[in-house]
Amino acid sequence: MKTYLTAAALAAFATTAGAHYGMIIPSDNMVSQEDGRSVDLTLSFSHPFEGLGMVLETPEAFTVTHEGETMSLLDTLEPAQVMDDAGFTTEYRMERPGTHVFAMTPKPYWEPEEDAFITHFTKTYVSAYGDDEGWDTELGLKTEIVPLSKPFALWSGNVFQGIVKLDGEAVPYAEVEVEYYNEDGSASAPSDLMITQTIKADAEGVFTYAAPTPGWWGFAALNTAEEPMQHESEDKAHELGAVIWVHFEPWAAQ
Ligand SMILES: [Cu+2]
Repeated sequence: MKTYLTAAALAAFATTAGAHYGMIIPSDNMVSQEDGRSVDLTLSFSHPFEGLGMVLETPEAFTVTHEGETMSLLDTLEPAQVMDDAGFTTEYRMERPGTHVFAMTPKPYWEPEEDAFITHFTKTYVSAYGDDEGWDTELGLKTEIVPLSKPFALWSGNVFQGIVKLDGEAVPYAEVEVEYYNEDGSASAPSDLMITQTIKADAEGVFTYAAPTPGWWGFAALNTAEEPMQHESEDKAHELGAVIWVHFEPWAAQ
């Protein structure tokens, strides 16, 4: 009996070994003429390494920003199953060259396991037609990772650097969780400690991470909101995540 309980407890724990991430994954993050003019985007709230879905309700906002102009794409979202749970997809036509920043503000998610609400301000950068203008765009979100490395056109093994901001100010020593999107499930971690890696920003709020393998990597800088939120008439902590999804390309040499 004891063995059974331990196994069950371990199984329950194993399902939450990784972190949850707001996710926006485009079908391509460097769109060329030959690729065609549109990109498919998949939105979810998931455990990307373990491939476990969570429910993403219709977000509060879903936008694209290009050359300083922000447009809502909320009406274009189609419900979809993502990692066996509720998410959304959409298709966006790239009319012009330059960097397009896609950003989602979800509704706060009540997470009983953490006794807290979670809101992940999530974004990803897509370059169109070989033009990287606008790659360092700051959207002015409540909390945001502003890229210091171009958030596309990276080789695997390159470092990615960003600055963590909350209310427009750099966050010294901000904690940043890093996780690989294990899309085909082929990656396995030798320890649960390696599903989500945790690093810290420096005194200026700048963090650095070198991706060991090509693919999508999620960076989530986590802070707690000053204002608590109410759950069943009780004050609960509200985790504010600044999430960015960055793709690393395989090194070209044979
Ligand atoms: Cu979760």
